[in-house]
Amino acid sequence: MEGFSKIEAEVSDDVVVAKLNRPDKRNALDEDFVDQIEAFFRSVARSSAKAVVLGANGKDYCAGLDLVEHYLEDRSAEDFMLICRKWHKAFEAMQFCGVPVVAALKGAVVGGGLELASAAHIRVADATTYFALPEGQRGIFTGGGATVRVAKLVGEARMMDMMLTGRVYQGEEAVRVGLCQYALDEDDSLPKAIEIARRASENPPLSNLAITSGISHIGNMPSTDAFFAEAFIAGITNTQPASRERLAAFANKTAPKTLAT
Ligand code: 1HE
Repeated sequence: MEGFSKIEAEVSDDVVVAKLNRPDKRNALDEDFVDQIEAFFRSVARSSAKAVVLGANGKDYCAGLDLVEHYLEDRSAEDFMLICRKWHKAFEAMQFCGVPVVAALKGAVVGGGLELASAAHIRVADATTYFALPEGQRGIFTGGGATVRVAKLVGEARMMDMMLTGRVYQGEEAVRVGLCQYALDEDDSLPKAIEIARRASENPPLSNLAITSGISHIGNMPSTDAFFAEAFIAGITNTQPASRERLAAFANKTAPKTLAT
């Protein structure tokens, strides 16, 4: 996991702990950063990693599109369409890298930063985290997949309100509307995100692949096709050797009581 100047990563017990690393610019995403995100998640997919935590250096998770680069480049419509397609490819590489990706959020998760976070499978916010889509105020539009991923998380009406008014969500309210699954009282989401990633990494890899990729793909299908795809994925996943061992442990009453709270 080396060779990425804008992503700092280390591997610990099969879990990759990575951090967005452009803190002086609030981790704003310029073209090169987006290229690095794609290359990084392609390298994750080729590795033996069982889960990824994606945190950030600095006080903010990600301030979205590099507005200064965008302004200075004075891009044509065609140029920016191609930029958006790069964002789509990078975030798809993340969403479908095959292992659980847990976002350890902090500070601003805004615009394209929320588009990035919404490609993770689990989002953990700390007490400093806030979510917003300031596109309307900047005179622009989302281009990194928010119309699909953020709309799925919070619903179209809430997304329109966020974009039209700049409304900010934080804490338990952010959990309630679906922007994140955890909102911590403390100022550091990284330890909890690592704990969650470790726990998920103990599942059989095939189950994690089915969960992190299967649900999203199936969600795009008409229900008749979705039911077939679900049966097909379950046919393979639920008969894997790793599930046999776990089912045997349950039947023999030797399995840990994982559902106990
Ligand atoms: C940036 C960016 C950026 C910071 N592009 N350089 N995103 C936004 O509308 C959010 C824009 N950023 C902000 O509103 C603020 O920077 C924050 C609230 C995130 C943080 O404020 P603060 O006071 O801590 O920092 P700062 O002084 O505003 O910024 C520090 C530096 O980061 C400064 O650079 P410097 O060289 O003057 O030190 C800023 O210019 C730089 N910086 N954010 C470029 N976004 C595919 S379409 C996606 C559409 C979108 O993402 S729209 C949302 C864009």
